[in-house]
Formats: sequence, structure tokens, C-alpha cells
Amino acid sequence: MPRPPSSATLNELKAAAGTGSWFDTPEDMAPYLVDFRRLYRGATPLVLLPRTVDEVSRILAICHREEVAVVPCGGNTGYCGAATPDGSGTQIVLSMRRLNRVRLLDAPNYSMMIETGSTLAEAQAAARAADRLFPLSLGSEGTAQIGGNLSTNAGGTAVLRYGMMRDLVLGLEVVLADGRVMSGLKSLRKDNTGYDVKSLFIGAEGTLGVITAASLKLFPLPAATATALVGLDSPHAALGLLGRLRTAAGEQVSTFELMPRNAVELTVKHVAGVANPLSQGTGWYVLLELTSPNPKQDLATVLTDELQRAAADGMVRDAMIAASIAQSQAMWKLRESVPEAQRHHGASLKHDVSVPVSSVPRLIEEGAALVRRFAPEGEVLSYGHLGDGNLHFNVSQRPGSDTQVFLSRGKPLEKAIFDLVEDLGGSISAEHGIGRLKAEEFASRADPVELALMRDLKRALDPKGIMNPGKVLS
Ligand code: 2HG
Ligand code: ZN
Repeated sequence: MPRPPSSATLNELKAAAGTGSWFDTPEDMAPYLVDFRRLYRGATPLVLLPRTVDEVSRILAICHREEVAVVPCGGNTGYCGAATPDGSGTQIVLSMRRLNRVRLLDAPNYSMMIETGSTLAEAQAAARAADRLFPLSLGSEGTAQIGGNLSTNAGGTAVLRYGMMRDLVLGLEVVLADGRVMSGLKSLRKDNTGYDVKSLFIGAEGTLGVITAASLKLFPLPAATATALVGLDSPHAALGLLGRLRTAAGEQVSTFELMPRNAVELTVKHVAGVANPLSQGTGWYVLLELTSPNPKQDLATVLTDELQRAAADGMVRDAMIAASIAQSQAMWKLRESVPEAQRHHGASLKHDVSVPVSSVPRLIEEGAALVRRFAPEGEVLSYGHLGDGNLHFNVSQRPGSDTQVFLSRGKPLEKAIFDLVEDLGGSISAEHGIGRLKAEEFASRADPVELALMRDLKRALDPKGIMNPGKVLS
């Protein structure tokens, strides 16, 4: 069991981080004590901001020796409270934001070694400067850090084509709980030397060690793009369109995002500068994008043909293909502003879940019936990454209803939604992780053998239980 740090230990930790690399005043520490969704508030005696791997290693060696708990923190954009300390005031916060250099960009190898305090946008920009694409893409990319993306195995809007963060990793450098450094920064596509140890730290949310640098896969930069906003009658029709596009354009289909009419309407209402370019007021919308590295590829024609065929078959009601970069950006803004619009609209209950792509329409339909039964003060706002089966099955408070009553429906509704997701062969956390928010549900639903293995791994890698206690494994 971790214990409170003595003042001598706190001084030793400050010395290990170096001059100017720590905060201990309430004003400086405040941003580290609350999570992005304001679900959790914590306390800490010290925030450390190391600049080098050696400093991280020294800090963890001290914490291990003294049995002091450590909470690693990236951009603090997570949805599950994984980067917030508990209320005990005994856990040290380790901010990674100053560890943010690009160590090597190997364009012919299509890879990049980057420190994990870099933001996702910085990683994308470094790749772009070398005429390469780092494809992970999500709304919070200007703030979210590579370390958090790795630790939550982030997803976003390009998973259909490029996979999740885990799929984009070639190697990792990790400081273990006792301060030892695992130097696994290889940049190889083929490497069959024993167990895939690096994979353990991806999605571990800082409970096994601290990832300090990563070797990431890069791809050719798109030189042709076709973006469209499509209006349809149902998620079922959207699924049909996805199948047709994949047949016609294969892996050029890089984004396929589903939004219901109320999400589009709320976003136009609440977020400045957002408009709906379609006029027919359909029940559902899809934002889709095709990309190719070949500038001669006429993707707009491929897309027009397919949309026309789909319209003739009654699958598509309305559509607009962006005729300029500005129009494409406006379509993206509509989709990416949905979470912000939902925040403005009032209280919400969120369920980041996944099911096989083919089961998404059933999830939406049967989930809506559960909301009517368990949370009548709520209205469903289910949108997300249809292309990969990840739906944000969110519920917003109806205007005029009582917030406390609505929020009190959260637990029973979540249980019912998670039961449905399990029945459909899905996952209770698709891309946001477990953190503190879902630790209990995860423990009660995970396969017992798999959970026991996870606990064994935790004990083996962090025998004193100092790494982000209470997160992932309750
Ligand atoms: C998205 O896809 C994000 O926009 C946030 O994952 C989802 O706010 C949400 O529920
Ligand atoms: Zn998402």
C-alpha cells in the first residue's frame, strides 16, 4: 500500500526533477486536480514536470523506495478520470508536458521517434513537415498528448483505415515502477523476439509504468481528398452506404462518422460558426472522407457515382461533396463540435461503447428503448465512429427536466446499456479507457481469467502498487 510522502521525500523529488520543474502552490497545482469532465477533484502535495527520461527514472526510483503513489498526467483531456489524483493528498502528479522532443524522423522508414509529452497536433505537424502522415486524429488533438493517446489506446475518426493508437506503435521507451528504463524504441515492422511486452503499457493508463517515448508508424500524406456530408433515413441505410463505398474505394475510405438529426441541430444552435449545408432535414447524417496519396486520383467522381447509385436505390436522401477546403473544414467542424454542443445543452450521461459494425443499428434502436424506460428525462444523442463500430451512446437532459433526477438515472441506465452491449458482443469502453469511471463495471464484467492475469501483471510490474492506484483495476 502506498503511503504519504515525508517532507524529506518531497524535497528529494523536487531535486530529482530539477530547478523550476515542480509546482507546490495551490494556484499552480489547481489545473492538475480536476479532470476534463469535472467528475473528479483530487489533491496532491507536489506536481513534477521532468524534462528528461533520466529525471523520470530518478523520480520513480524514489517513489518506489518510499512507496509513494504517482499519477502520470498528459493533456488532461481524458473522459474517465485516469489522470486525476485521489482526495487523500498523498499522490504525486507527474506531468509529462516538458518531455516533448521529436528525437528522430526517419522518412524512408515511415517512422518517427517522439517523446510522449508532445501533443498529438505536434506529432502530426512533425510528420507533415517531412511529407508524411501521422494518422491518429481526434477532437482534442491540440491538447491531448501522445502519452495519453498511448495510455488510453486512443481512437478517433481515422480508425477505420489506420487502426487505433496501438496499431500505430513500433516501439516504446518506458520507465518502470521501480525506475528502471525499458529501451524498446525499435522502428521495425518485423521483430519476432519473444513476448510483445510494449503492448502491455498501451491502454494501461499509467498503472504499469510511464511511457516516455514512442516509435510511431507514419504513412504517405494524402494528396487527393473527397469529403461529403450525406443525409439518410436510418443507421441501417448508413451501414449499407459504408459497405458500398468500401467495395468501390477500398481502403481509401478513411472516415465514416454517424450523427443523428438532433446532434446536428444542437451543434448548429450552440456552436458559433457551424452550419448544416444540407436542406432536407433527414433523420441521420454521415460525414465521410476518401483520401489517396495519388494527386491524380479523382475521388470526387468515385464518390459522386456511388452516392448517385445509392440515392437511386433510396439509400441516400441528400448529399453534398465539399467543393473546397473551406467547405470540407466546415463539415468537419460540424462533426467535431458535437461534444461541445452537448456540454452547452445541459447534463449528459455518456457511454463510449463498441459493437460489431453490423450491430450498430440494433444498439441504437434497443438502446433508445432502454433510455425511454430508465431515463425518461433524457433524450438520446448517439453519434460516433460507425466505420469502426464505436458509438458514443450519449443521453442529454431534456430541457426543463430536473438535473438531479436525470443524473440519478445514470447508474441503472448504464447497467442496462452495458448489458445490451455485452449481449451484442461489444465492449463497455471503446476508445476512452477505464480510468476511475469504469473500474468497478470493468471488474464485474471482465472475463475472470483475463482479469486475474491483469492483476498478476500489475503485481509483477508494480509490486508496491504505486502506479496510478485505483485506476483501471479497482
Ligand atoms: C468524439 O468522438 C469524442 O467526439 C467525444 O470521442 C465523445 O463526448 C463524447 O462522448
Ligand atoms: Zn469518439
